Amino acid sequence: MTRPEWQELTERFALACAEAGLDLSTAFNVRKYNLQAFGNERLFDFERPDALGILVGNTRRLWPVFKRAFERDPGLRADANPVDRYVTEQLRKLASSTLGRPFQLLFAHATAPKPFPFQRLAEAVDFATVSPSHLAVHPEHGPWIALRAVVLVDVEGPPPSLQQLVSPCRGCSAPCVPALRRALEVTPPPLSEAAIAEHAADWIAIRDACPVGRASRYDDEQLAYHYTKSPLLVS
Ligand code: B12
Ligand code: SF4
Repeated sequence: MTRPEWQELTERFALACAEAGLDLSTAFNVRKYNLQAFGNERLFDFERPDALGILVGNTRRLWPVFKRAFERDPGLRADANPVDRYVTEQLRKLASSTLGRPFQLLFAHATAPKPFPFQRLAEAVDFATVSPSHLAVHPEHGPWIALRAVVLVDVEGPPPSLQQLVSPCRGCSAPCVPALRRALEVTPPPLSEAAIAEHAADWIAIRDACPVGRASRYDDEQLAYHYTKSPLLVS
């Protein structure tokens, strides 16, 4: 039996992404998200309501691959946000070389004109659920994931699944909540990356409070980069 095209495309793309350190991908039917999305937050579907969407993220595995690229590439070293640049360049290249169909990319780091709600998308497509700490929690990796992009592809997607991800937060006593409260208490508003950087330990404690996915905790350099934006050193 021949496999559907969406499946072949997704596998090829996901494999290439994983080699680039973007090791989490999930295919979904765009209709599944669009049915519950607000008007201006709907995903583009090429006038094909059941189009293929692929949500891309990463775990701690991104770091060594990204660091090698960072050490080789002066363009990354000169960029104030080298991870975002790396993700953008890699996904544009990999989508062009593996999909063989018209596609559109939407990045989680793009905040203008306004950010696309990636955490809600992740929940709608049963990839991770939104927790009381405002982090998306994955059943295996817990809060130790980043959401990077969605690629929309002009091909019929998978049949909309009726299954629903059981939230890893179900039945949890939510130790992340007092940790979030504490971080908010010590961080003067307005909440910004700079304010979080000054109180990084309290913000990291929110992720550390979660019992799910502890083995996927980021290593120290990755944590420092994400929470304090400390400049990366070339070894
Ligand atoms: C803007 C933004 C922020 C703002 C949030 C301001 C705010 N009040 O919304 C600030 C600078 C504070 C922030 C902080 C952090 N962020 Co941030 N952020 C984003 C960004 C770019 C957009 C979020 C957004 O506006 N969504 C649109 C709104 C309309 O969606 P929403 O569903 O209504 O609301 C969600 C968020 O806005 C957020 N939120 C809403 N209210 C509040 C209140 C508080 C106190 C916090 C912390 C968050 C928050 O949670 C909601 C879901 O529960 C996303 C990427 C993306 N495109 O999603 C990353 C993102 C959410 N951030 C991320 C991370 C890792 C962080 C930090 C841990 C690290 C850091 N240095 O940035 C901290 C701390 C967060 C925490 N919970 O511990 C990750 C989360 C990964 C995950 N597992 O879920 C994301 C998905 C980026 C990524 N590449 O993976 N962030
Ligand atoms: S501590 Fe519990 S409630 Fe909080 S994110 Fe983790 S599993 Fe969910």
